[in-house]
Amino acid sequence: MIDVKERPKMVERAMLVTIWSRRDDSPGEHESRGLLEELVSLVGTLGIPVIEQMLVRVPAPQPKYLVGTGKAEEILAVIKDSRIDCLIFDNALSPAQQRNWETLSGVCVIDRQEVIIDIFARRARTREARLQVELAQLEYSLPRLKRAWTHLDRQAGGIGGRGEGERQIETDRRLVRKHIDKLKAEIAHVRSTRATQRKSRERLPLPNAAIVGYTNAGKSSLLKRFTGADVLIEDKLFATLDTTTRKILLPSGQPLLLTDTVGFIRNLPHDLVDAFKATLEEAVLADFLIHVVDASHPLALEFFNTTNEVLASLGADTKRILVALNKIDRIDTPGRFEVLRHQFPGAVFVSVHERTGLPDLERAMGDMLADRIVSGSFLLPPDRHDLLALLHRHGKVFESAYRDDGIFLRATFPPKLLAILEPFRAPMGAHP
Ligand SMILES: Nc1nc2c(ncn2[C@@H]2O[C@H](COP(=O)(O)OP(=O)(O)OP(=O)(O)O)[C@@H](O)[C@H]2O)c(=O)[nH]1
Ligand SMILES: [Mg+2]
Repeated sequence: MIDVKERPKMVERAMLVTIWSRRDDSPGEHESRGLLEELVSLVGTLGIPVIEQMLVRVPAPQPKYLVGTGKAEEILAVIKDSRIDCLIFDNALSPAQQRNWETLSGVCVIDRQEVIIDIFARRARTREARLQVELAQLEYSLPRLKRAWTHLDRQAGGIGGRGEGERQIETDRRLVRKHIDKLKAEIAHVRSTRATQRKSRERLPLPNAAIVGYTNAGKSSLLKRFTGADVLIEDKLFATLDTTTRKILLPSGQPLLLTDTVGFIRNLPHDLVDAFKATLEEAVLADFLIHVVDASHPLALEFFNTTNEVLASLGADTKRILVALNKIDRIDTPGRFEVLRHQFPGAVFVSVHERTGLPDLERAMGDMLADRIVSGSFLLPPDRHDLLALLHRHGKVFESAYRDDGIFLRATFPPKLLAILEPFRAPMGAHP
């Protein structure tokens, strides 16, 4: 990949800045403080030491530096005094603002979007995830290519004529665009393989649910608890970037495919959402969603809303959603439960760690599938072992008995099998 800019190999002293204003359309002080705290965790996830943090209020965002010149001077003074080598904004910077700040401060300047893309880049393991992150990186860097070449511009210095730097940028843009096209083609290829895999899965009439939610809510922990799947669980943001699907059996015997998905966060870069659409499609295609919320977090409701917004942008907001309020082991004020019950009517309270509420959650999952299960008693002709095998594979056989007139059984199964089985329904009152 083309190096967009020279970034220090190791950032050792970062300063984080969140800017807010009292304008109606911008987040207030409380939310901005929360965003700043979250940025501290995000930057920490990259292993970058945070030396200074600053919450800055402005009357209105300014075009050149987001803040006015007075505040910019203040920030500069801190950069100097604390020997900061990287300035990280929570607010999205336009390519021009980023350049302005780099010129003004002489240190590397990045924003939340870039931090998140970097985390994704470090965590991507599978080919698909790597391709998707690379695409997001390139899309993000395309309008920012100019930064790397300003020094060449200065060297050429010609007045009026196009400098060496500018020509170089044009060449680079073309190269980057070409590379973007290539990546898109590769992703499309991986995607078509996925579609084929999904089709083969769909041939099995198994219902499926996707576990969605804010990052660090406990999605992977839930999948692991239910299925024993060996998925990565970490007290870090964006532990999961790839989807994992496992089959579970609900207490009714109904099989269900459960898929763990990538977590969401406030101000998730659009480039990333676009790039990860293929992966997130799992959520769109599921029969229903299990939305896991970290109920012990003071901003639980806000995180819930953010997740719903991202789901809406993926077209998955019309799905039926089961809300699981997780980590209740960490709630020690009884009043909090009251608030949560009010904020999330119908939600199931669970602690994946302490296994509380999991049977309730399983029951609720079963209810979600009520229209997907049929149960009944059947008398199969003695030679139709194939139907019995089919039922064992896709449903649950509670009772079966070999009799002179055939195989008698009671079972639950997906409605798709009904047409095949209907002719063999056992007469009322029949029993093994
Ligand atoms: N106290 C407590 N911690 C939990 C519970 N469930 C999960 N955790 C912890 O929360 C952290 C995040 O868990 P994960 O399962 O990785 O969360 P995730 O939603 O998959 O996160 P991402 O993949 O980053 O989006 C881990 O440190 C878990 O051990 C719970 O019920 N109680
Ligand atoms: Mg996870």
